[in-house]
Parts: sequence; structure tokens; C-alpha cells
Amino acid sequence: MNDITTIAGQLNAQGLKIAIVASRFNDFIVDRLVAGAVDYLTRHGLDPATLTLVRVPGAFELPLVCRKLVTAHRFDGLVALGAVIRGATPHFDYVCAEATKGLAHTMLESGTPIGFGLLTCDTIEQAIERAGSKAGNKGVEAAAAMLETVRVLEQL
Ligand code: INI
Repeated sequence: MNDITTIAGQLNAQGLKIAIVASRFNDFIVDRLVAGAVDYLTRHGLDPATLTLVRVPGAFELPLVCRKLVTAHRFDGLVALGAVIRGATPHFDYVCAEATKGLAHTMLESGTPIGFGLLTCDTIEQAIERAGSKAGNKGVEAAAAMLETVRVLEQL
């Protein structure tokens, strides 16, 4: 491993301008994801003055608002946070598919990393497990992935 060129991102958020985009739907879960992402980023050197939190109605609106933020406001990275929980109809599948596709498309189109912190769960229990209990906090993971990707892109 010593003789290969390795490019890896440092987990240092100093000097970055970051936005968290979070849905209001299922806010009792999403607020835990937001808290995790904010805690992670500020503990990794982000100045809170350069961190913006944008609220959107639901997961379906995440891609559009992320797109506007990266085109109009030149953020270094975004963290998209939400929670879609399966109900009695196929609505869940449409919201998950469009939010996921839209975020991936926005990231590729803009070249700006977007941490994907959208929970897609069959039950409320699964969502609680991923919002700061036994399966960790997916808001933290999304923030960490975004930060690492920002720092990798800078070197390419
Ligand atoms: N939005 C969510 O973020 N989570 C959900 O679980 C959800 N369900 O189940 O309906 C949801 N729906 C709203 C959707 O994201 C849009 O906000 C709405 O359809 C208006 O465009």
C-alpha cells in the first residue's frame, strides 16, 4: 500500500459553507437527524455562522430546494435529511423514489456533494433506531459522507 497514490478526504470542515435541508414531515425523527448533523459538523471545525438550515415540507421537496441552493448560493456541500415511513398505500414508494433520484441527479448535475440522510423505513421503530439510538444516527453519517466527499473533490 506504501507505493500507491491514495487520495482521501480529511474530516475537517473549517472554512466551508454548508446547508442542511430538512423536511418537516416526521419532524420528531428528522429533528434528531438535524441535531446529529449539526453536532458532527461543528465538532469537525465548521463555524456555525457558515451553516444554514433550510426546512422543506416533505422529502419530495428536498431535491428542488437543494438544486436552488447549489445553483444560487454556492454552498460547498449540502446534507439532505428526511424520514419517509411506509403507510397503507403506495405513496411511500413514489416519495422515496423521486426524492432519491432527484437528490442523486442534483448532486451529479451540480458537482456539489449532497449527504444522503433520507430514512426510508417500513416502521416508526426502524426510523427511531436510525435517529440516534441502536442503529446510530443517519444525520451524522450523511454529514460525514458529505464532508469527506467535499475534501476528496478538492484534490481531484
Ligand atoms: N413526506 C415525508 O417526508 N415523509 C413521509 O413519510 C411522507 N409520507 O408518508 O407521505 C411524506 N409525504 C409528503 C411528501 O414528501 C410531499 O411533501 C407532499 O406530497 C407534498 O408535495
